[in-house]
Amino acid sequence: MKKRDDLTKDAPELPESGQSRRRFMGAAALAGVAGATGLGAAVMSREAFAAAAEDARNNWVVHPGELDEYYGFWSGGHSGEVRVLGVPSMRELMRIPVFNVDSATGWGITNESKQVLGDSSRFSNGDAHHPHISMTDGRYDGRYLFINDKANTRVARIRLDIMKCDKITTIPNVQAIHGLRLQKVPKTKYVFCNAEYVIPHPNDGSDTSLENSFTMFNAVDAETMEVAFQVIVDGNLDNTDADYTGKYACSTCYNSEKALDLAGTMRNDRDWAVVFNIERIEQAVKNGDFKTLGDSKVPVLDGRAGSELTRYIPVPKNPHGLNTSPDGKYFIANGKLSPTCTVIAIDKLDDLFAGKLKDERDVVVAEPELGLGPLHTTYDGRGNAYTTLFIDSQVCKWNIADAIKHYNGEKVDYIRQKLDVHYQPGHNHASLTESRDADGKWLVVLSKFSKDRFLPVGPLHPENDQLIDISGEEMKLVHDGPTFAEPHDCILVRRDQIKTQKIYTRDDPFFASAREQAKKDGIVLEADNKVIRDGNKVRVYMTSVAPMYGTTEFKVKQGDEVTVFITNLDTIEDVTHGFCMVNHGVSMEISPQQTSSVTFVADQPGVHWYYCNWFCHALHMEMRGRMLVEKA
Ligand code: CUK
Ligand code: CUA
Ligand code: CA
Repeated sequence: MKKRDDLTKDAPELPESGQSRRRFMGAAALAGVAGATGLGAAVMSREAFAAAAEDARNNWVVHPGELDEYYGFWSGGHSGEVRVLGVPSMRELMRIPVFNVDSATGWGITNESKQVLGDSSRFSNGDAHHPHISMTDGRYDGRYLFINDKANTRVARIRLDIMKCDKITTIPNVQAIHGLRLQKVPKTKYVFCNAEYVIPHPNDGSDTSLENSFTMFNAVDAETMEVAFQVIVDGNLDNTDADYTGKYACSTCYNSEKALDLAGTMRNDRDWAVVFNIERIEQAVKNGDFKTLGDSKVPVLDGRAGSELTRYIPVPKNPHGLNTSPDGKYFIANGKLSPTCTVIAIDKLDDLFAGKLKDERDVVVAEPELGLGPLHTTYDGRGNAYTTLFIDSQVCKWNIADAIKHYNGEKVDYIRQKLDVHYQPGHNHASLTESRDADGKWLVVLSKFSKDRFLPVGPLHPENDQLIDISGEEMKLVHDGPTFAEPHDCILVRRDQIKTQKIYTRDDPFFASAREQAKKDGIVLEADNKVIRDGNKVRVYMTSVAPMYGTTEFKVKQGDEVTVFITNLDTIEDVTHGFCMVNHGVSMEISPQQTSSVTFVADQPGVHWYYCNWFCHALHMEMRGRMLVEKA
């Protein structure tokens, strides 16, 4: 945090342009106070000036009532959710349940969420790593956020206008979706995602040997969320990224050895960065040049060694992160077991695929040595890269152009700074770094261990997401942010790039099926409070206006399958109601103008209270009703 030696600097630093004018005024005022007290003027004013300078640098402070400049979307790791933070304050704004069950919103409980979860609603766990925002022409367009689930091999899409998940797709024929990035140009047509583990095909127990095992690179159509194609690869796949021409995607492979044991995965000095030629893959799909596997109809193409669809670039060693520079020039693979990063020139890939290069390594233009355990790299848009060093517990800032010069034999130092972080960083992410707009203001480093940085909370520790100011020459650590299991990655987007709705529109597709059912039942959701019986299925339609449900009592028979539809007629921003049926495992959110529904079996005779569990009104406690269940 604040370094003591900053306070001993002779002259105060003036705030840079763009920093808060008010903070600068604060600095001047502070200096004035020091002078007025007349206490040891020279020393005091120097200290006061230094403190003021420190204060001026604290442009990460967001005061009460002020808003952040960036949205940050954090993966929730094995909590299975996505979190929304304000940056630079690092205040948590919202949680978006995705692969988990959430009792506040009813995710995994309501019919609307179960419909999104589909068959996978039988799982209540997930392992989300890589949140990425849809793009148009290489810029965040704020429409969707996509995220992987390694635990149950899924990809989810979140609508950013309402910040709810609206589609989840289970990827067939593979296990464990890990690396995920989006096509940037001309727009996000595909969500590229890597399946990590090799499995036999068919995987029906008839053959568990490695000979018939492989894994695949997958592309999901961003609009339909159907799998567009799968490409069989050699080895395995870890992380991925796409370029700024729309032609290429590139993935790391740490297990070129195809080993089952740990020692085996480290046998080769180089594994691969695998480049996928998207144009050729699309053409092959068009030509019908594919097969299918099992019951799935997804086109499966063979991209193993010798294929025209892929190229395998040898890179050291068990590489992990793969990051495209925002100028569109380079894929950078992070060496993990090698102290190096490998810089691949994207403009040489056409020649590589055309067979004009002697060696795959001819596309490598630099391989800077950075420190121990490089995992991920991010960019400031000014030609510098920032690489996390897991083993060294540092972030290394280095200059790409100078690294290339050094690779060509010039005597230049490409390392700009190494900054200690706390501790063992995985991903790092600079503001807008995955887009053409990379602005080099903030860097978030997601440290895996927090050790002594926070009050102890038992054997399980929070992680530590650290905020670093990278707007100047020097990186400055400004904030420690404890987070719960386990944000692998995050993405920072300018606040004007996200447009949210304040209340729902009545025709929102999120509850289209409730509208359809109401129509079939002759119900006007916005007006009616009625109970419809359909055999042993009972549909209870009710409205809500703070602090009242439209129905405060309804009768069903023991064993009935009851569906409660609630339409919140409130139109005032922030007046969300809830519905909780006591002792029935039923709980949900109904935000202004939203319709939510939940289905349960009324298996216990007697009186059962339901109540509003979102504080909505002074008489919120009084917002309640009774379900009367007649004994069968
Ligand atoms: S991975 Cu976790 S630190 Cu899943 Cu992107 Cu690298
Ligand atoms: Cu409605 Cu509380
Ligand atoms: Ca390896």
